[in-house]
Amino acid sequence: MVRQLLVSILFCGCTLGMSAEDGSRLWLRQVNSGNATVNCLLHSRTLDIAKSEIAKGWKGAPVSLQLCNGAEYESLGGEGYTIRSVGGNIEIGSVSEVGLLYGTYHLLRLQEMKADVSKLDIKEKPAYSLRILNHWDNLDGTIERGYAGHSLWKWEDLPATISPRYEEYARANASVGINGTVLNNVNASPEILSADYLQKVKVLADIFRPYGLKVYLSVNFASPMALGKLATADPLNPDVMGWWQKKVKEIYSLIPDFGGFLVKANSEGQPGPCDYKRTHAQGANMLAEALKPYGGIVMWRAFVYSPSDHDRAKQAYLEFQPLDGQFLDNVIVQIKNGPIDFQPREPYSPLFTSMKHTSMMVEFQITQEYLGHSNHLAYLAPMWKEFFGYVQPNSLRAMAGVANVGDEVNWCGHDFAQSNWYAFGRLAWNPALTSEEIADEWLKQTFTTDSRFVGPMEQVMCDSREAVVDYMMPLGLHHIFAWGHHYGPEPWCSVPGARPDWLPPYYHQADKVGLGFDRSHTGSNAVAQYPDSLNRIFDSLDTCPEEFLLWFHHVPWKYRMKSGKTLWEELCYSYDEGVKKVRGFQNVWEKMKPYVDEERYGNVAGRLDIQMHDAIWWKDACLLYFQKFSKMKLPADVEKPVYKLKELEKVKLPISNFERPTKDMLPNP
Ligand code: GCV
Repeated sequence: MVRQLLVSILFCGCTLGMSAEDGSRLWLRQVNSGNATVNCLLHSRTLDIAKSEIAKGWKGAPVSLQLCNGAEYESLGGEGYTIRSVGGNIEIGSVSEVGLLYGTYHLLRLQEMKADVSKLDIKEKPAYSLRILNHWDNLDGTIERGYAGHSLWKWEDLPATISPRYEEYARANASVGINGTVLNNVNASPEILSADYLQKVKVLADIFRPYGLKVYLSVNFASPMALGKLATADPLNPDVMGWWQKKVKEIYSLIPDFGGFLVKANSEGQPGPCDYKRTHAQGANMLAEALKPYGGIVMWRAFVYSPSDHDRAKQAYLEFQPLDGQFLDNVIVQIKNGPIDFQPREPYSPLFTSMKHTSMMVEFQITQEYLGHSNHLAYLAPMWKEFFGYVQPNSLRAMAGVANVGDEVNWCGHDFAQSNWYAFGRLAWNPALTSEEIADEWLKQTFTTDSRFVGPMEQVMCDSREAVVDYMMPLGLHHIFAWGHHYGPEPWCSVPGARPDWLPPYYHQADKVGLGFDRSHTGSNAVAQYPDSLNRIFDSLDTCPEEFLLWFHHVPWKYRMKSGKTLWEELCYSYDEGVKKVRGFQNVWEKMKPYVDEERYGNVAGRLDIQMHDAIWWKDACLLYFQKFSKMKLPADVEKPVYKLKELEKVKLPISNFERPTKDMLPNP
């Protein structure tokens, strides 16, 4: 350690009262200790934030923040840090200011978890240098697939009026190590690149910078036409290239550390290079060339599918795999975790194991588009860990998560949805953390360290995603959601003239023989996109993991499952299990009342009530509908349906993406 002691902070512990528990403080609920004496040799905005966090929240031994160099610190990279007990002090060391800030949040986390902080010897380094939130926020303030109010970004008020939430947002991200944010929807308006909007973006970038949070933008590939009035957006056209180069220069003159672009091209109607018979690689590389002189990157999404004869699950691979090795080194191909679209359970996208010469990043969805919006308690770390059970973390260069925050007081709508924002950050920092460890950290900081609360609620959280799978789409079923809103069940859905791959029967393939999509060698052969060892396992009915059975196979109703039950019985018991699990969550939550403030207790209880209702709705809708094909009885010990299929078929939720389904909008038994 060469550069020396910068900060030392002495404390006298003095506790101020807690503010109301409306969830707005997230997991950062340190009580202001006040009265700290701060001795500081150096100042910068980042260091001042770190010092003030310690001064406000830390109650232990004096802390020093040290900018360090030398082999140990170089090996921790630009954002790593150490935290060590030395004599009666605690030293946080890093090569960078932001590393010191991350170390500060780590130390505070330990305190809030009531961990032993007497003999600290911690070394931390993030697994990925890019840990990025993707906001699907539109410039009109709405959020595509957002369930916690409107956008945090008040574009109308910017750049003049600055919401205090901008800084709170940056702080929350820094506290879990998130270091990038794409501000706008991948269905991007060209307007975001206009001079006016760039002034607004600059203001946000300036607020986020001290927290180590870089700004990125989603761009519309046809921006040179919409904004620059060019006749084409062909990536090989010199005027188009020139337009992008000029635009990039303008951005960097305002935001010198701008991160780069995220692009959804030739996907769901968005423009792209294929409109000009160019490849995705040609399109991405043209933007990458423009960004390269400034150190910017392109995140190019592989979420593509079209109404073709090919199984939708195969299409991204068919389009992108042949381009392997053709992308420039500042392009990262951003791939959704599964081959379809953020379903409650999908196998991993086979692109991850087939692009050997391309930088890749995974896109997880933190917002619960397909997992009950902000009404259902669904902790998603187990889903993301499942992905890492198949895909080696070090085969990726970065991690992205579609954000679940909006302008509601508690940021995420459901108080427990905050845990998914938290878990995304923690896993992007360290994908080896377990779901249990992350839940434990989050619960202790967000509610209480009392083991009578943490133990049962950790169990609830860790069981919750599987419960959603059970009551919505067990055994590999997928995409049997109602048209448009992706909330309730509509396995029967048919819309005249609609694309078949936007309709549930395309995915479940129910008929009198059985259920499920045959993707084995006798069907679409999507299994062949996986490495041989997995191909063989998925291809055979005998070896295919049962959680993926109906994803890869069309299975006869009387097929014997490993449990000895028929497929039909197993399906019934799975749905029933989902309902029972949610009832169990409700029972546990009732017992948690003594440990939780009234406001958050009531908020969660109300949403669990809706989740309970929805679980039954899903079970009845799916079982009664599939029964028309299986023609078999529900096992006697499965809960009797409370709904009639005919009534459920009439349900049309009067909701847009932007309204939360409430009890009175949902079907009545
Ligand atoms: C932003 C799904 C969602 C769309 C989303 C799209 C994407 O289709 O329903 O809302 O658009 O994925 O990821 O681009």
